[in-house]
Amino acid sequence: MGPTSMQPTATLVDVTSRDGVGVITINNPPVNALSPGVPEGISAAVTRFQDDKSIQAVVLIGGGKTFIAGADIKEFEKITSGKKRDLGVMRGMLTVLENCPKPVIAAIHGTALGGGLETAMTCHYRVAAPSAQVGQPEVKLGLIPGAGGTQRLPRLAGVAKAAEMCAGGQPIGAAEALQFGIVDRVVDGDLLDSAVAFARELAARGGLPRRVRDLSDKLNDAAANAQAITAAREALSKRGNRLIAPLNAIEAVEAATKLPLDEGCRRERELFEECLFSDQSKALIHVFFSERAVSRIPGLPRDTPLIPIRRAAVVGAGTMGGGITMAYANAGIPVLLKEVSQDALDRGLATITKNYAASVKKGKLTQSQMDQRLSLIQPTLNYERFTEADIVVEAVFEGMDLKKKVFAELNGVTRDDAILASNTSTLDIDQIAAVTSRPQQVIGHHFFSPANVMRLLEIVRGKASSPAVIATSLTLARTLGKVGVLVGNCRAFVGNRMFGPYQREAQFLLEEGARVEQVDAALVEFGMAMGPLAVGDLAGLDVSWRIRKEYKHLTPPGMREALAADRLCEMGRWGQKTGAGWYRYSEGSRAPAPDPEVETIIADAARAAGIQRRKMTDQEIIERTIYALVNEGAKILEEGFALRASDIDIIYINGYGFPAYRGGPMWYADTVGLSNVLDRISQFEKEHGNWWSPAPLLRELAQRGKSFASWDQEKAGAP
Ligand code: 3H9
Repeated sequence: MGPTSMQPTATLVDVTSRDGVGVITINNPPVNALSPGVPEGISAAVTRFQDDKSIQAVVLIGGGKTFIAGADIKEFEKITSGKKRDLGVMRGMLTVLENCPKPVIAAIHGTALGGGLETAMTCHYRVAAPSAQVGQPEVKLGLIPGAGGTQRLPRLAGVAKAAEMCAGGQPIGAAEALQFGIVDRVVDGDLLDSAVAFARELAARGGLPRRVRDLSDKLNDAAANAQAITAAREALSKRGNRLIAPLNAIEAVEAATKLPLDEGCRRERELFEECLFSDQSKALIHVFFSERAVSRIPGLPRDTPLIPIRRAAVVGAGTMGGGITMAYANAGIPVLLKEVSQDALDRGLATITKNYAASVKKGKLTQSQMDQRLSLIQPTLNYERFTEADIVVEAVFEGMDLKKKVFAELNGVTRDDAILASNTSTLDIDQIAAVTSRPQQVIGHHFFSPANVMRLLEIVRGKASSPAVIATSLTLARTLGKVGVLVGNCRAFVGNRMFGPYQREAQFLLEEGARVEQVDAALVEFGMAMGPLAVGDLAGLDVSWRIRKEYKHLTPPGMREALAADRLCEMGRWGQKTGAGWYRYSEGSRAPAPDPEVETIIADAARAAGIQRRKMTDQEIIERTIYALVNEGAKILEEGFALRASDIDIIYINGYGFPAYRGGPMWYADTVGLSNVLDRISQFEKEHGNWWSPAPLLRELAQRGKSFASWDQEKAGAP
């Protein structure tokens, strides 16, 4: 028998019945978040079915592509800014579901995440499609489950698994959820049919519904529980955790081992609120929405036709070319890999094979996945099959003449509709495009090393890049597992342009008295993945030395020279690759060791420049380096080379190891307060020179009492 509609369907929650089973369908696209109206609708529907004698059981299911992806994240800001009291309505819905005297079955497809899984766990039973995923990802937002997840999950899955899921945030698949008792059945075929059949079976069986709160068999062994909690805390501290949420998540799961459910929920709520009001959570929520905002491009309609990318080609099998080739193969896209000599091609392929083999050894990849990926890579020494490529990524040595030569060649060997992308990290994309007959097909795809691992892709828009090429690049970034950020064609683009002043200040600080390890340690303590001086050694100090010399004419007048850095380069100390840079490296090791010789070189350079050395605080180190990022970022924004301050944040988090829990450099500046940042920068200008002159946009926002985030909002709201 087909479903009987009991009310109009154009609501957030649709109520129907089938064969004596009430069906509640959530219709809140795109992800069925528990936005205002949804919990109320579910509560009302359950209450109605409860009183309806013709209904024996209830199924809760998501309309569209998913079950419930959680609480509505947009609501959290309303609570922290005082516009909304709390999430009481949602918690009330859970009570209604749990106390329903008729069996309630959650039917899960897509994802049941956060409040979604919590809702499913207050239902009495759960069935899932084989492709479904369940998880408590709140820690990724700097939160913990706040609607009983930390209390019900241990009762279903055991303490160790619950702690892992609540503190780690990774969702698990349906098969694993079944194995751990989180779902009762995994069903093939039509999910609603199976859920309704299960509901009828349960109703026929009679008896009281099974409530997760009443389960205790997985919590009985106190010693094992304590051991699981200790192990979870140890695993966290081994990962160098700096976040509040994972610690609080474990504490909440621990409460489940010691307290009755309602008391455990009260403790969970306190720990949830501590997280909710923290700067970390506000920053991580900003990151969540900013990552999704990058694909909103003014003037580029969402339905811009895309160029289908079925095959790719990469020119150059060096470090970058090899990594980019792997990124395509990892996404299942066949890729031609071209080099100029057999030797270079063999070397490139050997590195790719070695990298895959290392992943197999670490258990991140199976041998057959590795073989399959390698089979997608077709090495070549010529352009013969380049007409097959829908996109070509050029990844040859960074030099304008060579890039122009390659693009002139590509112009002759590729189809007119193919995208021609350059992986340049500094060069003018328009000059490169100018050697082709179709500059509208040319764009920059600036990958970050290692390109198969790093999430950032700077998409550099040339003046002629077509809407289809831009839109395809943004979608392709997602296919490759990257976050693509559209930037303008300025020198060094956005990330590297900002990195220049950041590294410059790190070096100047040394000449003024800070120690190499102190600068790096202060920034690592701040949360950066690596210190700027260790990064310099990794990238090669000769690279920025060459750039300093090449662009000397662009240096602001009166700007101090990078004396110590130049001196190191003159001595052949180019970083890891020469065994010495700011640090010393023993043969075959990447571990930086402090080098007293460097201290002497720095002290000599400072003396030669007449710089008075003094003790430097970590706070000053952070302000000088991070505010250098912020000031340059503000200039970039004003000049229009980045669309949003939040785009800059996403670039820095995904490409430069900036801590996500600080929200990115621009968000961080907002949290410090732009007038405070401006005061310090103005002071630096007085003390050091005009290269510290505050960006006009920073000055303007600070004077108006505004933030970069509000500037983004104003722009988004503008016609
Ligand atoms: C929680 O539940 C706390 C509880 O313990 C309760 C406490 C009391 N809310 O990612 P996509 C939007 S915390 C609001 O591109 P996909 C998203 O912004 C929550 N909006 O799709 C985007 O909007 P736009 C725990 C949300 O298919 C659109 O939906 N849950 C939410 O690649 C499409 O998103 C989570 O942390 C939300 N919950 O991936 C899950 N989720 O189109 C967070 C998404 O305007 N969500 N949006 O840019 C996800 O991980 C992914 O969105 C998901 C789909 C995997 C579901």
